[in-house]
Amino acid sequence: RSDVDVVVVGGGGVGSAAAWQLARRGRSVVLLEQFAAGHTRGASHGASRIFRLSYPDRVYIDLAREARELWRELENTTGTALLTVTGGVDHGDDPQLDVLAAGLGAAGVPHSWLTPDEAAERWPGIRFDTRALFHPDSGRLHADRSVRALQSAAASAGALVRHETPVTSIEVLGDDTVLVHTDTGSYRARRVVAAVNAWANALVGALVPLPPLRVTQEQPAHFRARLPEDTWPSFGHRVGGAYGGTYGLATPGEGIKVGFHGVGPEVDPDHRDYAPEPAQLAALREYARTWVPGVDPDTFTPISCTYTTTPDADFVLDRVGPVVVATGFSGHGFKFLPALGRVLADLALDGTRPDRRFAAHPGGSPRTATGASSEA
Ligand code: PYC
Repeated sequence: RSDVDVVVVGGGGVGSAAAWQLARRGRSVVLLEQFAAGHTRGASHGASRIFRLSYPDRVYIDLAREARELWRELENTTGTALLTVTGGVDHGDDPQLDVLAAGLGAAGVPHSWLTPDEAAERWPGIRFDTRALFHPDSGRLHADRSVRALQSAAASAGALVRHETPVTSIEVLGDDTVLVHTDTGSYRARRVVAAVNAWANALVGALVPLPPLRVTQEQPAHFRARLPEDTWPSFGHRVGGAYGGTYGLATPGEGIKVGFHGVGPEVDPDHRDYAPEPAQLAALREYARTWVPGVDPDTFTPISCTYTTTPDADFVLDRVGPVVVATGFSGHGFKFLPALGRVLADLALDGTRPDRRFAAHPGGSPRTATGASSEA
């Protein structure tokens, strides 16, 4: 049995960021990931994620700003390009866009409104039938590279990173003592950070009072671009109808990723088929045909990933005794990773709580839907 300060369970983006932030503060850290490096079974794989400060709410804007600083630091320390600023644009007939603009204005985040003609002239690959909200600081992160960079920075700071090491159980012995069991041995630690997203209920559901978590299999696709990939912004479109919000961004070398946000079927993360659901795929192609003239809607590669969604789309970042939990990223967590690592390190080391909204059960009662999903 080994003794360490902190065991981080889950080597996706969030756990890797937590391991980096803990190890750089001089703590002995082991990061345990159940699958092999570079696996595609969770929510951190692929080559692109949207980066944006564009949230209506100051808490998320500040977290994204902090993350941007830390992404740049990580790029410098690992010598890897991770964040590309492309600009971002939101459109659609939705009063929430005014709420978003007001939030950006209050936080001093650059943004401007464009008429449909101005937007179409600037981004001919997208069809606009409403005004559009432009936010120039948005862009994309390279997801696979980001996870590798976080793990490499964690290892350089002294963390032990172990793949293919599933955690079988967590045993709480006291406020400062926890045993983390694997098939090949156990760790005794002062804290465990369970950054296991879709597996949170299975691993720590009996130790932490989690809100309802919906694990869904999402199925965006890469469509062949008819316009150069480096001319595309990241975009969000409130289109209404059965599939609600859509998003898109270029994934260099792979095409333009287009997807519906958080409408996939519920799945068991250990028993997924990874196959696109035919009605949704047909709707996505129809969406691309109608709204994204800069792609070929008939030439595409489907993608499969999971969302783990809370009732209010706010994250769960909380601690009960020696158990810190991170889950419920609701399809919009990736951009924040290094800042989430900082929050989790604070929780683990001195119990500093992030904003109330991230409590597993704010006010002691289970979380219920509040409409905050417009932040996704
Ligand atoms: O956070 O912007 C985002 C996003 C778009 C699709 C999934 N997440």
